[in-house]
Amino acid sequence: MAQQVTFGTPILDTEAIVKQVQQADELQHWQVEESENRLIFSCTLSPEDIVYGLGEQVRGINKRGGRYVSFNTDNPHHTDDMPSLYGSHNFVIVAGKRCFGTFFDTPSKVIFEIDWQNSGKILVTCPRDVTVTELEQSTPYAVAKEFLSLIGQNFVPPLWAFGFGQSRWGYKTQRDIDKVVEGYANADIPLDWICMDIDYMDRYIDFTVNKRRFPHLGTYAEKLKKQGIRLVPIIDAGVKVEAGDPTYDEGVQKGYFCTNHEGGFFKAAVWPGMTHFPDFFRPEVREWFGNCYKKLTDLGIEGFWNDMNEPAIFYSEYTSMLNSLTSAPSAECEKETNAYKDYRNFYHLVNGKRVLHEDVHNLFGALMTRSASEQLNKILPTRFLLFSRASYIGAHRYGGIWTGDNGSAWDHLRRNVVQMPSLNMCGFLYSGADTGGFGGNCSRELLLRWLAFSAFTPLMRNHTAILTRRQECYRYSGKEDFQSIVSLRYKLLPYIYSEFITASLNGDMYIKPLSFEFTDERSLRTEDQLLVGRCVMIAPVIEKGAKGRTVWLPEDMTEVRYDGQGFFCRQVPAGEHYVDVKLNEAVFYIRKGKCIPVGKGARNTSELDLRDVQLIGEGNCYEQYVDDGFTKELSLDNVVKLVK
Ligand code: MIG
Repeated sequence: MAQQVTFGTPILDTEAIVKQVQQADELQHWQVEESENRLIFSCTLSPEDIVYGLGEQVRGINKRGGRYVSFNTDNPHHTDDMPSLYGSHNFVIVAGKRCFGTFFDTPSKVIFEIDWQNSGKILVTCPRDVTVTELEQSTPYAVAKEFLSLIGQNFVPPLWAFGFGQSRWGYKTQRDIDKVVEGYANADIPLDWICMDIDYMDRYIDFTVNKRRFPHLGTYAEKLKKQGIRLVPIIDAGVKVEAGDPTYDEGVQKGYFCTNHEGGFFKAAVWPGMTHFPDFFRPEVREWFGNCYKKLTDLGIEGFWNDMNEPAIFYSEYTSMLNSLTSAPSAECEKETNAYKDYRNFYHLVNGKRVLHEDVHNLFGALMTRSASEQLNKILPTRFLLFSRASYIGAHRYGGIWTGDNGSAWDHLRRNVVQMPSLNMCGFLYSGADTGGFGGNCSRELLLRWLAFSAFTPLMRNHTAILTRRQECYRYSGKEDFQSIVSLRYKLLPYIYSEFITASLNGDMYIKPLSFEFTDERSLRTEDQLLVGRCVMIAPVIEKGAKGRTVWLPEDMTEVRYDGQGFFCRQVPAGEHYVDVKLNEAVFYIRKGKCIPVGKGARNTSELDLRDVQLIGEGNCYEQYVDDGFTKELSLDNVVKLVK
């Protein structure tokens, strides 16, 4: 049962929640106090309580012991004490003797101190205008499912978006992309899509294509599509100040850009140099900007990634002027980046009223995603791929997200593991990290282990930064090992696709913590094993140099080992086991009494037959969701019952 209380007068409806909840006069679990123009919600924790949630945030599945700040930030240093990343997902679940969830819905900064410095409490510091929704259920899993049903069905991309994607900041020309296609084909490693990072554009101007680098993008995209490969260009939030560019000219003429304190257009430097930001808070601006994607869909493009939409800002005259006036660093605990200062000189029009960016900051990226998604949905007859860097709860209905600029380090692989179930609780089922790591140089061992984990995440993309070691699978020695892991993904696609869409239609999670299904003491504390769909448990190897790992089985399961040749199954009793996992192998578990469909694999999804499967595992029957991979008509009527 859900109860909702609104404090103050919210500036706007964040539209995070789509279903009405019951009104209540007071909160059941929180004390509220007013302090310096903020509201502080507090609740006492028992020693055994586990606190789940907060989506993309760092540290672990259990959020106890941390301080987290919801304020979307372009931050490449993903350490465990970094308070803010790209998304703000203000939903927590407290699970112990009592069990409840709470969503703090407000578009501005929220601070969560969760048993911070062993306080034995949760303190949530919010702006005065906030709507608080409490959910009461008997298990954390039930709370999560109720929340998912309130916030609405998540975005579902086409089947090809569940294939493997390759990306690198630094592919500049058609020739660079050709080399990737050839590299994968020659190494016989499956591939479905390739990202085009900022260099495909003409001087980083949105919705342009550099004619020298891609003389005929339309013809080229069609040619690749015939080979089963799709191109996924990046779109940045800032529109270059460039008279003569149609996006800029129209935006200026119609007054569609955000303004500054003097009433002119807010101006700040990002990749293209000086830019203006579309005012995504206005419906007409969303419609206009989203329609600009048509320039690329007309060329056969069916997928995009939205970047820099926190929004990231490199420089502005305003902040450099401010900086020259004040030299002392801010006393605030969080480092005030220059962008934070810009957010106080940057205005939106919300329902005709001028609103300071800082007060609605966390919705900016979400509304960019909405802008693209709503128009792409009108433009294209089929489903499309869309994922964003910045997000807020509710944006999951419009697109997926990736977890931003991580690094090529073992700790970042571990963080990816704990982020996935937390993101799922907040609606972001289509998500994943830069496999192999964005910053830094990825070793062969790390890439193989990371791929073996990403093989189970809906978004499986290898992406890395400019100037790092080449990170495409075929650039490493022993291509058979990469072939083995990536082809496993394609053999599992009938299961992954079926589970993803079934979860989406049922308001369920696709990736869950072990503790959402098993309540033994060990499962409650396990953070390096996850449940994937209704039938699978994974226990990824995330330690450098490890030849295997210890796995906790809360029940008897079927162990499945895949080494590139075939699936080897054996029954394993409940309890603790040590398993060897070679670098070319993936080991996963099928739950007691369950079975899963595995296919023949393919070089890409255009050659994949979702129906041509065999059932492995102890059970006799599996309910498989199948469709053509493109249709917008998603329905549980597409479920077929398979029997051994
Ligand atoms: O300032 O477009 O997170 O994935 O490769 C860096 C270049 C801008 C940040 C994204 C990253 C992308 C990069 N972008």
